[in-house]
Amino acid sequence: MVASGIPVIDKDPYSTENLIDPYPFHEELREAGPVAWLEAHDVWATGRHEHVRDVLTDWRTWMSGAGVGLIDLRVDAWRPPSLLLEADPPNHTVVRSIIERVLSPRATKVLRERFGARAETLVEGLVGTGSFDAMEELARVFPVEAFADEVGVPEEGREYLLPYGDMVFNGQGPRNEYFRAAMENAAEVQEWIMASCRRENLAPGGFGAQIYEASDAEEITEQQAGMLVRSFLSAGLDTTVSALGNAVYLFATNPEQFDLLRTEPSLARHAFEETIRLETPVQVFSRTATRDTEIGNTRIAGDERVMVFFAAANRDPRCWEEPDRFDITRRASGHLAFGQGIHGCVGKPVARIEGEAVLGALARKVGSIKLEGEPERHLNNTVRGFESLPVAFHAP
Ligand code: OVM
Repeated sequence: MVASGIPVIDKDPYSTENLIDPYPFHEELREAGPVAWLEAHDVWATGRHEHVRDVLTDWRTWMSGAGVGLIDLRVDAWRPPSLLLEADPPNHTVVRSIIERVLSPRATKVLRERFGARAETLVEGLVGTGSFDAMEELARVFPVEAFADEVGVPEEGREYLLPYGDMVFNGQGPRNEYFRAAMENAAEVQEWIMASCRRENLAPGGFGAQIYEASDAEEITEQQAGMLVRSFLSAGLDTTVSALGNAVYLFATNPEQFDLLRTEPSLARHAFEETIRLETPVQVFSRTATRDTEIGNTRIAGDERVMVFFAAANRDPRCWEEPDRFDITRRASGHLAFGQGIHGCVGKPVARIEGEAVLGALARKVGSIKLEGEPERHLNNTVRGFESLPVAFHAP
C-alpha cells in the first residue's frame, strides 16, 4: 500500500506494448509527479529530467550495490555482480579509475582514424547495392568487429557477444518471457564470455590486456581484472548497436535532417548525441535508497528501489523544446543517455568515436537513405533497438 496522495501507475513498462512504444508510459510517468509508484512491480519510478539527474548524482543516498535493475541482486543474481555497474564507493572508485584510464578521451583518440577508416569501407560497400538490413550489415557488424578488436577478444565465438548483452540487459528487468528467451543458451554463452575475459585469450595491447596491467601493478587482483573485462563485453556492444540502428532509422525517416548532415558532415558528433537523446539505448536503470529520503515531496523509505528512466528525462518538455523532434542542430548536451555522476558511462569516449565514425561515413558517402520495408523491433527489457531495418543507401 502507498500513502494517499501518491501517484500510482498501473501500466507495466515491460509489457510488449510498452516495449514497442514506451513514450505514452514515459509521459504518464512525468506528468504523474516527481515520482510515482508502479503497481505492476511494487517499485518507485521517476522520469522528469530534474529528478532523474538528482538521483543519479547523489550516490550516497542512492546506491547501486543492490543492483541497478528491477530485481535486488542481493536476493536473486543470475551472474556474479559487476564490480563496476553494481558497486558503490569505495570499491567502485578503484575499478572505475582503472577503466577510466584505459578508455579516457586521451587514450582513445587513436581510435578516430581506425574507426573512421573502417566505417568508410563498410558504408562504401553498402551504397548502391539496393535493399539490405541495416542491423545485419551495419549496426551489428561495426561494434562486434571494431570494438571487439580493440578489447582484443578472440575472433572465434564473437557470435556470442550480442546474445550475452541480451542476457545482461534483459536481466535488468523482470523474469519475464524476454529474460527467459535470452537465457535459453546461457551456459554456453557465459562459458565463452568468461574464457574471453581470461588473460591468455586477450590480444596484447588491447583494452582487455591493459586491464590486466593494473593487476600486474597490484591495483586489483587478476580475478577482478577478468571481471572488468567482462564489463566491456556486457556494456559495450548492444548499446552501440542500438544507437547506430536508431540513427539510421531516424535519418531514413527524417530526410531533411540527413540532407543537413550531408552538407555539414562535422555535425556527425552532434547527430549521434541527438540520436541517443531521442531514442535512448539504455532506457532505464534503478537505484536503491540507503536511508529514508524524498523525491519531490514524496517520502521514500530506506532500502526502497526507484526506477530511473533516462529515456523519459530525455524527452521531458520541462527541459527540451519540441522534445519528440529529431533535430541534429539542437543542443542535446544535458541528455542523460549516458547517465550522470560517478556511474556515468565510462565507455562514452569510445561510443562517441564509433558514432561519429559511422555517421560521418554516412554523411560523406551516402546521398539518401530510404526505408525499404517495415522495421522489426528487437524487444529487450532495457535496450531499445531494432532487430531488422530494411533500407537502401543511394549514391550521392
Ligand atoms: C557491467 C555492465 C553491464 C551492463 C551495462 C553496463 C551500461 C555495465 O557488467 O559492468 O553499463
